[in-house]
Amino acid sequence: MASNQPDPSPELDELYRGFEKELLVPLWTEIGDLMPASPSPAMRPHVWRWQTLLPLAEKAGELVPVGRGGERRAIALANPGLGGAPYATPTLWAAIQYLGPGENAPEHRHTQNAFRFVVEGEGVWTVVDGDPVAMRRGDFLLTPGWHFHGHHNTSREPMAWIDGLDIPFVHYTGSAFFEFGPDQVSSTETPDRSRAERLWGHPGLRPVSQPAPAVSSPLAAYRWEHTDAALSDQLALEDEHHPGVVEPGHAAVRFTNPATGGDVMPTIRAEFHRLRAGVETAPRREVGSSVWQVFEGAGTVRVGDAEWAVDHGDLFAVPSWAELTLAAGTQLDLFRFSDTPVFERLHADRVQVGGQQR
Ligand code: GTQ
Ligand code: FE2
Repeated sequence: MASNQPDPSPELDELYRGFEKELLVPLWTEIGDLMPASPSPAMRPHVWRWQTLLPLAEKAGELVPVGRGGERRAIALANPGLGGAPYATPTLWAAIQYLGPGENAPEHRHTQNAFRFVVEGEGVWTVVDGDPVAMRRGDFLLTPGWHFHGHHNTSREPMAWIDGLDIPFVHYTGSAFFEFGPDQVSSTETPDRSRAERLWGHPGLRPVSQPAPAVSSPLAAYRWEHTDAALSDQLALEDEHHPGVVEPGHAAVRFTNPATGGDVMPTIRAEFHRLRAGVETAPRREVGSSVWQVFEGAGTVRVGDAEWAVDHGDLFAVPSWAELTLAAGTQLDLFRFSDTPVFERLHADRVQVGGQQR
């Protein structure tokens, strides 16, 4: 309890009952929670294991149909600090989605921004505004807000992947709109490359016909071969004593809008990190929450007071201002997404690396 509190008395009790009855709350009893010296979010550091997630998604594939109404066979990660809400962090939704051979997820659109990241497998195309986008291992696929989208699996294998959306942020801010599209996906074609990639996916080359793109990236797919090559090149440059890595043995790239260099979507930042075997990152904390998925390799992760051994497919959530350290056992590849663009836009961003303000 803060200092300068009133002396207890029957009159004071009466005053507090009056506040309660009129839905009023005095600042002086709440100040510590409302205005902490540094962020103390309700969400907790937490890890979800791919080894346990995937069999549950497969079982859902047997028991739960996919179609209009439920819309998606997606199972959300619910952070234990958020009272049972299906939110990985206060602003971010993360889910495993599963589509069996021959299955279709119907088209819809919503104001929530979405992406897919593929940790393993292939065979599903996500159709974004009629443009079929192949989903394969290591790919990062975009569905920015208010674009119609559905998914189809024309292969003979089931496929699971992760979805990331700003569902909690949109929910809290009362900005959710949703519309059904066709019950069947508008294209069941299976091209190797989407039209969006053919238009926007050539390094440093912007189509002259196109207007300056709106808030979100027009590139629907970021292919693993490019991400992998960019990370390998950073580490090779380090071997040759040239700049490129973010810290010794730690390569990283950010997925960006090819026309602006900014984040892929207004509320979500996405990155890929590669650590050499044996490397430990400097402890880092920043305003905003994030979710990571181990793509390949094994290592140890420390978030605040929590420490986990992690490997292929494991997902973990990092609260705002919690200190994060990654230690690679083998070479360690990680996908990461966060809500940082929101805080940067509001000038509320802060980062500390190794205890030093950046
Ligand atoms: O695939 O369209 O995990 O609309 C949550 C909401 C996936 C999707 C989710 C969605 C989708
Ligand atoms: Fe959706």
